[in-house]
Amino acid sequence: MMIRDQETLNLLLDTVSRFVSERLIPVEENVAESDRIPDEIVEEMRQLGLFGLCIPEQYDGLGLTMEEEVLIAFEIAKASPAFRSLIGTNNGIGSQGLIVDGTDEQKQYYLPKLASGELIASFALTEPGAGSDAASLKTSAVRDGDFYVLNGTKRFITNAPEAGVFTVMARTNPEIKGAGGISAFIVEKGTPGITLGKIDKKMGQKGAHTCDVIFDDCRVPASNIIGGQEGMGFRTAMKVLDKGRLHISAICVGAAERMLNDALRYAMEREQFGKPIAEFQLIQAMLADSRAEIYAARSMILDAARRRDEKQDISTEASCCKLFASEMCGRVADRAVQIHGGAGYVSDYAVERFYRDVRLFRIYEGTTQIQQLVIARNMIRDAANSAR
Ligand code: COS
Repeated sequence: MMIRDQETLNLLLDTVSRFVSERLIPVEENVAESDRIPDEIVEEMRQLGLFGLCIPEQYDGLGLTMEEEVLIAFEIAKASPAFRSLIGTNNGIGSQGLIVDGTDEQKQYYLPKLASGELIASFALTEPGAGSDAASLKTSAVRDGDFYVLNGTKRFITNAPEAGVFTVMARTNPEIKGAGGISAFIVEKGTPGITLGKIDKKMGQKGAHTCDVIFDDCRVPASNIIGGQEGMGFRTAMKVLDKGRLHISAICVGAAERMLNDALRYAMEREQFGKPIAEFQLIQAMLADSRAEIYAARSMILDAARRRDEKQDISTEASCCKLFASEMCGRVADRAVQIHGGAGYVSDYAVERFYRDVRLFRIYEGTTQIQQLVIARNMIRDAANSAR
């Protein structure tokens, strides 16, 4: 059940790999400079089905398993992370709430539009006062007849400037301070009462956009509560993030592969002391450590993905992958710049841009420290349960 049809998968992997090297990598620099992905590239991404990789086939997506999805992610992430970011929310945090907990009507209405890329989806959890402590969020949703009235501000929302639809976590029960008072809503762009803030000026990932989303007496139909039931929203968000963290881990592997390839090529061309620097053992150590760590991350991600396909609870494994793969990617970025020497600090080489781009991986969809906390908590809970 895991890889459903090896031949079809190989064909898809091959197509994506060619798309990355022939279409995406050549325009990367231009995307970073203009802070914009060209329309024709977005259209090609639509044609390839990249917006609906893991949306079920019955809703017009490709219906990939998690294992298949991470294999595709390893490839896509060899190009600038901005491209992945545009398709990332429709495949991940923007659509998963609907996929795991949505009602049939909600799925039928929204998922085909997300799969085709006609609609871009955004996930609105983080707030000015609620980042790592997501359950403390303050955005309120007050029932008024057949509607909920939303008030509050969401921050750093990926793809918000492009989004046609938002998954918004808001507090429907102010009496319950933590997770139990939170519900998830589908809110369409253009609903009166939504405004977008200025686009954030980020350290990297130019071409991918984030901004504030502000709700001011925004009236949302009561039928748009995900799953049709109050109080489930935080759990939905956590399930969404379990999968999201695995996907980001795979992206870390792809980006690290790219940086290591660039560093290897450079080391074999660049001569010092009369020979290519790749022949020096101190350079070789950096190359070898990077290769080994990428292999380790890749192996654990494939294992976790298969477990998720077998319907196991992978909360711990997803956090282990996110923790290890994002930190690994940071180390590889650092070594790749070091191998390039002065050339790694100027923008003539892609590695300078990637060094800034990949810094985000250790922060979003749960910081390294939150992953540590989730892993240790689950260990303690499991040990206490098995002692009983
Ligand atoms: N799957 C399903 N349910 C989950 C879950 C998961 N992986 N993790 C937690 N839950 C459920 C819990 O079972 C609990 O439900 P009950 O009340 O029914 O028992 C509820 O969610 C609350 O969980 P918990 O008590 O662990 O919540 P905390 O407030 O202690 O917070 C952390 C947990 C810190 C792990 C959470 O806030 C978090 O992940 N923070 C980081 C947020 C983040 O990643 N932000 C990125 C922005 S989105 S790009």
